[in-house]
Amino acid sequence: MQTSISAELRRRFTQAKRVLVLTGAGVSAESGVPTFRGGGQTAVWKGMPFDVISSGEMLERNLPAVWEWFDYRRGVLSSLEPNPAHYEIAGWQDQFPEFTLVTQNVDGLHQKAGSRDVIELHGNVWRARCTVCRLHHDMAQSTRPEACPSCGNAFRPDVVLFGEMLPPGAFELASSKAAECDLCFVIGTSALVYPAAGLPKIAKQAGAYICEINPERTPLSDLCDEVITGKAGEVVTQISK
Ligand code: BV8
Repeated sequence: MQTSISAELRRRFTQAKRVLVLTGAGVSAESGVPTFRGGGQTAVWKGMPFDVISSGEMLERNLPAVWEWFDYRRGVLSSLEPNPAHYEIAGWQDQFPEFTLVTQNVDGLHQKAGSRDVIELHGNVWRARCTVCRLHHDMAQSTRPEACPSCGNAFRPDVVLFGEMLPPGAFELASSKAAECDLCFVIGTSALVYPAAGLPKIAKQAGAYICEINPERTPLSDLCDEVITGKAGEVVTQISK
């Protein structure tokens, strides 16, 4: 079990030209954001596993229930702040000729820490969009309007639910950056949800050095050149030191 950062990683970090970071719920855990799968448990809402309430099928059947779930999620997030891992990663964006941050998180904490051009593979809970004309509405500023001011149809959370396609172009852009990167960090993800979990494989096939940071091993660990067992907030801040 490696908890320290290798000389190899330090060398590659100082010489990297194109860096890609993929994050999951674990990078927000030290901010107090509940993860989906921790300690063998799966998050449950009103008796429903999260991948049931967070499914396209549930949205078709019961949009108000889905709204209630994401209203609760925004409620939890409203008092939470980015942690040192978010701020460190935000600092990396100006350290490399090319830097790409891809997240599965819908909490907006990377952006709150100063990260720009974040590729949000699964959307963002602070946005709503019209179910028909896809007009976006910013939830951070105001509550959600009952109906779309443009076409009168219902709004939905602007997140990608299970069984739904990712935002147009998001995965294509992320996978093209993964195919070009020379250093790839995989931080705080259980790597069970696809197509997101496929990105490190694309980077590996392109010859990148893959470093995983997670207190637990994941299905990706064997693919990685370096697995650092630890919390993002404690490890990520040590890499550039
Ligand atoms: C799609 C938004 C086309 C909503 C989310 C291929 C194979 C098998 C299945 C599929 C496949 N392709 C598609 C599927 C179906 C499905 C899927 O992957 N199912 C899984 C469950 C098997 N994928 C989809 O439906 C995707 N759409 O593919 O469309 C299509 C459609 C149908 C069929 C074919 C093709 C859409 C997926 C997106 C769903 N929306 N989020 C919401 O937030 O509610 S997914 C959501 O769950 C998150 O965004 C994230 O992606 C995932 C949770 O994973 P993590 O973020 O990794 O969090 P988790 O809690 O699991 O793990 C936390 C980790 O952190 C742990 O490892 C822990 O050890 C670590 N940790 C804890 N503390 C720390 C830490 N690490 C560092 N520091 C710490 N302090």
